[in-house]
Amino acid sequence: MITKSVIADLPSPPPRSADPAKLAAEIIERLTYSIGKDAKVAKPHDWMTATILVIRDRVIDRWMASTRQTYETGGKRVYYLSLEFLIGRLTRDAVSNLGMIDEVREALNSLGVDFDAVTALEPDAALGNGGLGRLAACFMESMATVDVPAYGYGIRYVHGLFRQQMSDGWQVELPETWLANGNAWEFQRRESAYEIGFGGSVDTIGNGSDETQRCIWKPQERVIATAFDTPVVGWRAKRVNTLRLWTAQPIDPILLDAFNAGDHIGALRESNKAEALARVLYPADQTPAGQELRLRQEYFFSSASLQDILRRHLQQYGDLRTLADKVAIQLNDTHPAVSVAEMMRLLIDIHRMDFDQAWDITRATFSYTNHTLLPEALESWPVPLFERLLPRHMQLVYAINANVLRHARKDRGFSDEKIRAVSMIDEAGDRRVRMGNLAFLGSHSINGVSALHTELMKQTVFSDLHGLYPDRINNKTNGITPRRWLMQCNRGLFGLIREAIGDDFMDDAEKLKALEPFARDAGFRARFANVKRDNKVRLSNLVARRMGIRLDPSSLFDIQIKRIHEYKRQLLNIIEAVAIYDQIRSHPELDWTPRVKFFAGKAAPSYYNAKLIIKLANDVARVINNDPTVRGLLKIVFIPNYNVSLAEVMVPAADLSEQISTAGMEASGTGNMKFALNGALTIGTLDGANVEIRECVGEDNIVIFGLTAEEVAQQRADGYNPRAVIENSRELSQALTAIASGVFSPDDRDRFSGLISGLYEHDWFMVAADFDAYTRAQRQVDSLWVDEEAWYGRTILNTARVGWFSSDRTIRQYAKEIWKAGP
Ligand code: GL9
Repeated sequence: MITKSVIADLPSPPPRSADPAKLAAEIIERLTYSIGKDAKVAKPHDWMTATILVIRDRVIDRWMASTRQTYETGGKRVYYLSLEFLIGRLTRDAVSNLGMIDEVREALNSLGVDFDAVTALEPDAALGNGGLGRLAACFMESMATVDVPAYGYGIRYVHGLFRQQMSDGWQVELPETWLANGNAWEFQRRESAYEIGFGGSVDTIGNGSDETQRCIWKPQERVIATAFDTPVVGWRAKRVNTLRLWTAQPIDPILLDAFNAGDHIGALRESNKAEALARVLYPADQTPAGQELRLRQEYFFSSASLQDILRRHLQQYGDLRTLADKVAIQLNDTHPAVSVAEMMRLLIDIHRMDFDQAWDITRATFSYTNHTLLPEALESWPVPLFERLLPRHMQLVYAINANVLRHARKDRGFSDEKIRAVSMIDEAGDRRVRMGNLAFLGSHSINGVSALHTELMKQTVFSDLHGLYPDRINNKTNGITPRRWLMQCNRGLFGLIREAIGDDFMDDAEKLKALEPFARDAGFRARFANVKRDNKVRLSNLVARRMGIRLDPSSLFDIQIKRIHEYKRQLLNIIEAVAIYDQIRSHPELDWTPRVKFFAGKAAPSYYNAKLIIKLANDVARVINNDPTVRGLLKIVFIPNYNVSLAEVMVPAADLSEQISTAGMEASGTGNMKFALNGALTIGTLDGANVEIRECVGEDNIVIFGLTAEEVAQQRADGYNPRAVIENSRELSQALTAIASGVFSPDDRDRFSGLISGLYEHDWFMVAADFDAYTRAQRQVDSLWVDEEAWYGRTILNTARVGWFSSDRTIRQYAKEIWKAGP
């Protein structure tokens, strides 16, 4: 060990240069000395790793400065606990935020290496399923950008979201191995290791009086959580924060006795069991996984994160009573909600606080974001499972619950029915622990992710809890980072905007407003159209390369990309395609707008109807794309294996953005924001953030259709009769009959009959109810498209007016109104 007196005098290394010649020299040096490869035989991956290592050095300087600064100023730290971070590729993001794109490009050029080719080799880090995980990634970048000292905490899954392959039009899931070639962005922190227990029993010691009585949990199993850190660079690298992901290790890597006795498999059982914890991301989308392993994952990462947070706080401040002044913990959905009970355990059992004080500190520290109203998505765990895995936490849940229910009944006069609604234990049927109620009760702030969603939260899932604590629910409309979703994914548009209005919007996306007058400038509109066309050519080339389908970039590019789910209504879009197909064939003489309908997205492996919808899209595509009578006026393309990197190519190429969920069901959506920012018109329902997008861009610059959330609820209450609606619409009944009778599935005529009869029988997602309004809205889009000048005027106004949906704005609101942190 080095002594303290020496540490003070240790010199810091000189800051790294951004000079291209120096960068080039360092890349060669890293190739040689870190990777051990001669440049003459280095493989593309070696170049990628060497390049990342050199960029990483530039990040580290600022990373250490940021960390040091938080220690020195005593700033409040924000901890974002999330089971998902859908990051995508990191390298271009980091280089761009360091402001070194040109320099790195030039350095690589001088070595005969292409920057774009090197960065394209980086695998997508897909540690998330969809919007919720991508939001966490945008937030990490924005927290660094707006100078909030923050840590993201999650799990370092060995296998992220599955790779989607199509086999005869069916989704097939293959394991994703993003770590196969190593990960030069991460640092393993062996010293940051914590013991995590499961199962066992609770001993009570002491004589029964409150002061001396103590509970000691004796877990039956233990694993070690160890940390991997990835730096997250903010815009202009003002601040670099940390994403800390946990991996699980056994306490005994091998049971040598068992091994020596010949039990070679048994000797590794414990090790395998531990490592299974961080092996895979649960692919379930908005459905409770229901497996014990999922609860184990949730507790594993919650406990490791909280132990780490308390250690850091104690090390700096020496007293947990000040925790809430220096720490804010955001729960990203209910997945980390067990943290509330774990915090209580740590404060009471380990740090010897009394219950009331621990409860005050817990609530002052935690806040919770709800991301969906779908009832099937509200996590709950069977009491017997929870009790077996986390016996001490079960006791604490009962104790907290007793406290809250006493207050509700005594001080607020809650009825039995209301008591049942706010309880953390669901007593209907098999008894379950409600994680939503636990998260709500353990937090001082509960937020929704769009204005509409927040209102509906108050009226539905949390209405009684809201009645009990009316000040807690608040709204924080989602956002997206304009760095990844404009500057990097759409270099053409970025350059054009900069030429027109200068640099200000790069630091404040709301300054995009300055672009408004250019919507009336014919020359600018033409250049805007050219950029869009280049982006469409780029996407067409990708489709030609990957799928062998040729597309005409002058057609209207109509794009729906997101998880495949019935409430998102990809089915509505496909049925409309079938209807137009019919019409083109009956009226070939009319002026049809040439259109390509793009789809991409993954279905949860166990979600049968979602997988069937993918098959339907592919079946319909095959028939329409190969029918000569259509003359290429309509094409359907389902691009396999949707991920962040594919979105970065598709979003800039869209003319039309499909945001057509059943009103009241999409909490926010964030794809809707990305498309509008990149100059697409939205066709959408009044759902989630679409409502606020309409307010920003103006009614003339968005195409809204269909039932409102209120009307959906009303129709359901009144007894909605889809069969009558279908029989009233000739276009819809013909399209449905064609699909159900096997026109698109001649090899299995009944393939879609169940899917279609579901529409006749219940149509829970109101596809039939909105169909006519949707087709009318699509024809309105066709007529807007004809007037090219006016179209681009509208798209420019979309780009100009959606700067408010920057995640920098969202994070500033969280920081000011919930966390009380940051500058
Ligand atoms: C989601 C909502 O469905 C989206 O509307 C919302 O934009 C995001 C982020 O707030 O959260 N909730 C949720 O469970 N998912 C969302 O996308 N699902 C996935 O991430 C798969």
